[in-house]
Amino acid sequence: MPANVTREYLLAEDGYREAKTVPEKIKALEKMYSTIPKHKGTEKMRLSIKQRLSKYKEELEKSKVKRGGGGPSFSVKKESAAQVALVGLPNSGKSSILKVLTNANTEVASYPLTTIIPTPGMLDYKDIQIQMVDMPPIIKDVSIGKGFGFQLISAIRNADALIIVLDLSKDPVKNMEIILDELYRSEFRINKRKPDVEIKKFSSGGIEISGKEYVSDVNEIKKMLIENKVSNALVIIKEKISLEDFLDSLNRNLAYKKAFILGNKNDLEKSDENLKIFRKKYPEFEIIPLSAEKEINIEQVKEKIYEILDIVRIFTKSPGSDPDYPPIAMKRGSTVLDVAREVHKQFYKNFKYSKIWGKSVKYDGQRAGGDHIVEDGDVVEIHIK
Ligand SMILES: Nc1nc2c(ncn2[C@@H]2O[C@H](COP(=O)(O)OP(=O)(O)OP(=O)(O)O)[C@@H](O)[C@H]2O)c(=O)[nH]1
Ligand SMILES: [Mg+2]
Repeated sequence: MPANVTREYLLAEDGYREAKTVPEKIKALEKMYSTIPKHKGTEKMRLSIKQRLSKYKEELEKSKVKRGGGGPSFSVKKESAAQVALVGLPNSGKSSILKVLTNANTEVASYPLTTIIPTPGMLDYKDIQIQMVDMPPIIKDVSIGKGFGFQLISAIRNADALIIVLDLSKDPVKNMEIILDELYRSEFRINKRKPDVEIKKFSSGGIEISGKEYVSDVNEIKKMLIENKVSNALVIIKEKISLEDFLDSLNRNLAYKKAFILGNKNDLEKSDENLKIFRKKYPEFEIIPLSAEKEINIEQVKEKIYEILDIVRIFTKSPGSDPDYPPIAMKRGSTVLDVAREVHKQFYKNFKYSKIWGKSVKYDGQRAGGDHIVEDGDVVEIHIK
């Protein structure tokens, strides 16, 4: 034990030893992690705390599966190309935002904890439909199951992207911290990319690591692999990463999600001032101010939702006729075969070739195979056998 840890840390460690249940252990380990001084001398201790945390979280996950239908199921079935979830603290205005952007009928009230089950609505924008889900609020410790926490978290995981709603009239910096903390503890990684590490497992031969120059301590990496029951593998590290990133790359439970912030209640006093403070504190997050109640800045919000979902609109057409309307929405990076599958399984099964007009081809009516990647606004004519 290095001599330079704080009393707070030691108390947290006592708490860990005394913890009986898995959620208590997780809470205590998180306390230890947040109170341990962050310097080179404590790096190994920090990693060991993280490893124990992953282990207990996995245990928690398993016990949840075993308990099965222990509560209401919260997940909302995806009914469009992409689903976006509204998350935030109680009373921040999530339901008001859903109401102003979609046709949904969700309850708005001046007291907290109004929304108790996720409520979907459809946003019509640029000729396509985007499903938005109004979530029950995030409260402290949802990550360890408080307030139907597990169901809430699994419903949020279902979404393709998140909109974090903050009340600009109420200390948005502190509230953002609470939300990010709960999301992180629930194994979300926000606006981050999965570390570029490839692991090829074998049945024998030990561990071989390529890309050793990208990490600070190869032995520590080997230890992490063994602890995660990987004893024979070729590990290819393709970019400079921290040891913590490496641990993340071993965790298949992590949910990487894009997110942006809506600063709601921008009609109230102090909101402009708080917005400035927020931007200074979180320059890495994009925040759009709005007022759901006074309907200010709504168009900009729609545009941002469209942008974050990485959608392309594809117009299908039959030979000899005009393009069909409305377009279909697909994920960016989709191929002609993905489009065919979306139109009808017969088009997919009997696909022969396609003709394309638009940005993804050099000239209009160009022939393209099934693996051709389509772009926003393309017109696609599918020919079948
Ligand atoms: N001044 C002002 N009040 C707002 C605005 N948006 C929502 N409100 C009010 O804030 C309160 C809470 O709104 P809701 O939309 O129910 O908030 P919520 O985040 O869904 O709340 P929970 O379901 O409890 O998590 C209501 O009294 C709304 O009228 C806004 O833009 N400006
Ligand atoms: Mg609500």
